[in-house]
Amino acid sequence: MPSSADHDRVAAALDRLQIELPSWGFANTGTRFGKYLQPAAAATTEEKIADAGQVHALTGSCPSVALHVSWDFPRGLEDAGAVANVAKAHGLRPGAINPNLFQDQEYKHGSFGNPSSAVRGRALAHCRESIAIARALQSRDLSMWFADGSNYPGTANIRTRKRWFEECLVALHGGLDPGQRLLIEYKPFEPAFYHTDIADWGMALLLARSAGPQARVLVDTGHHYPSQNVEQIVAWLLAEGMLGGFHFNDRRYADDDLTLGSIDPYQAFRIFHEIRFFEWETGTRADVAFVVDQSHNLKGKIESMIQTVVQAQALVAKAALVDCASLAAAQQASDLVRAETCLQDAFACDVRPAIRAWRSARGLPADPMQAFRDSGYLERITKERAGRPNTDASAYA
Ligand code: LRH
Ligand code: MN
Repeated sequence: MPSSADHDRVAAALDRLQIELPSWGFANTGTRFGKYLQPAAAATTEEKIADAGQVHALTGSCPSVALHVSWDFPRGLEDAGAVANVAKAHGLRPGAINPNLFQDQEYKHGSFGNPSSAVRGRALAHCRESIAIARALQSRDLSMWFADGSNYPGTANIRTRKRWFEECLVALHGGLDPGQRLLIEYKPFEPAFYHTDIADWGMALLLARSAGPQARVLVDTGHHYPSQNVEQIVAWLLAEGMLGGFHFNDRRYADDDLTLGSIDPYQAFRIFHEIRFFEWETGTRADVAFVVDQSHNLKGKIESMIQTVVQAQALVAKAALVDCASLAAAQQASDLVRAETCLQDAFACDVRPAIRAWRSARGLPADPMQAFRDSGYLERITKERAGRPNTDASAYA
């Protein structure tokens, strides 16, 4: 049973935990084989933010919402004011701004990697407008993911595209305000199935370095081959001072975007541990944005997000219980079993009583999921949102 010192460590870790929710996680999303529509799913930016506000009110750990430009700002910068008011009304602040460089037809052969300089120019213009939206919302991060790549050998000049990416990212970085950051997300494949221009952490790191001092790498936990050691990549990026943020989710095979900790909670724990161990060792705070990036095709959208935040709270609490001093000593002594046991003991700790104590001390429901079910919110929005024309089935969210 965790000691009172453990309770304090858990409380301190939870007081610090902020995990941003994706607006698109509340909308009807699907796979290439279709979308299973949920009547209560959010369709407007207001509804997405309202649902995220519910999760924050119930869990206390997700005060901001990540926004996707084309989906949440159909009229671009013009919509920024209204989105800011909606976020405020629901007790949230706008989070990372995600330009969309993969949905429009003209991006068939890429955006920053497109052989057409006109298309590269328009992609850059969209990102510059996204910076303006971030400025209007006092959002810090411009979160960039590129679907760019090719499907067949020989169809793309990989080195030339790399140069185009460098040129566009340097140009984009030049338009950032002093406090803003450019987060570069990598992904090994999908939708491209032969080469993806930013396919791994090394490529993202080199591009971030060449873009400028406000650029960092974003690690989407689902964007790795199954056998890759994600926490080693995290440790390297921390050591390089280049880890800017995460997109948390879980997966069994590929970019499955499943609920955090639903498949391999020990991997998520090992990631949180690497961050905390870095902070313990360096005495510094890792300036890393925690963002959820999931799509819930079968489970209820809001319940899945509550599960996600509750899981993140538990895993962060367990990571806070690793005895870093004993671990460092065991590592130095190559005492393998003692070192391994430092992690396993913390992971095996039942932190739920300490988390419940943290919640009630902050006026939060002891069981957020039950509180949500008792709230009637789902029944209310199901009625309010029922019977309207189904959203655009072709769009991802
Ligand atoms: C790409 C990705 C990216 C988002 C999208 C919704 O797979 O992870 O972060 O823009 O999902
Ligand atoms: Mn992502």
